[in-house]
Amino acid sequence: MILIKLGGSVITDKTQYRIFNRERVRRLCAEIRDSGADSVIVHGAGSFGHVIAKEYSLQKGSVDPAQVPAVARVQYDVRELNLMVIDELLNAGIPAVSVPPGSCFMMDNGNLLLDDPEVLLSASRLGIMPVMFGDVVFDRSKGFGICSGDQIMEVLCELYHPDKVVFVSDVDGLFEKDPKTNPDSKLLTEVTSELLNCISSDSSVADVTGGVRAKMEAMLRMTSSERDCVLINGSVEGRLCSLLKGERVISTTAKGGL
Ligand code: IP8
Repeated sequence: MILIKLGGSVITDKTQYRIFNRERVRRLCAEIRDSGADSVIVHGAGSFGHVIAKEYSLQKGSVDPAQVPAVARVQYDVRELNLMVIDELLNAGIPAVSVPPGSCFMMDNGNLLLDDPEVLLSASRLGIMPVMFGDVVFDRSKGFGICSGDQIMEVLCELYHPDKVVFVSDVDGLFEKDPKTNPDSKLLTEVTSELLNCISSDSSVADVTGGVRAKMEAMLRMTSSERDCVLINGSVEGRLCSLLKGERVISTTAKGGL
């Protein structure tokens, strides 16, 4: 089984509130179908989550009553995004259901608690893909917190023991420096925790869950001697399909744990 995260930067325009990239999601869903890979998808919140979450500092937990309507708005927006992704999966012939993280998870001080995996396992047993996403989730200590798609990926990794983990982004992989502002920056085909410590990680868009560095750290935690964790560019046509079929593509592979 392959666990795939469709990053918020690939399915939305992260610089503009609530802009869904339907054409790209449609193509990626078709690539997943055409690869024939048994997969489970998680997706990021993109501009449906990060813009308001940043404006109201939702990552701090409950610190101001003015955050309350923002919590409700973000939950609404990311559910709408999720239903649009599900719609494209269904159109591609992949039976998928929406599983909002708050329906299975609580958080405690920012840590995700999966008390009961029955919903997820029941769907998978029936051949139905449960699709979770970055969201605001209630937190026992902080009132609420940001549950990132990357945190969900780590929990699902423990649950499903996938053969491979794939993060689909809008860059070719991890670069020495941000390739959007440094076009000559070199792509790193392999990354270890030692290497990550030497890399700069500046990002200009609203992202309350840590950007590239947090993603690479999460990826490293998901690696094992049997499991690769790969970051690829989903804006290049055919790349995801090729990777899922086991072909070599331009990418960064995390290795060796954190
Ligand atoms: O896009 C963040 O999830 P991510 C969730 O996977 C919210 O980092 C609500 C900002």
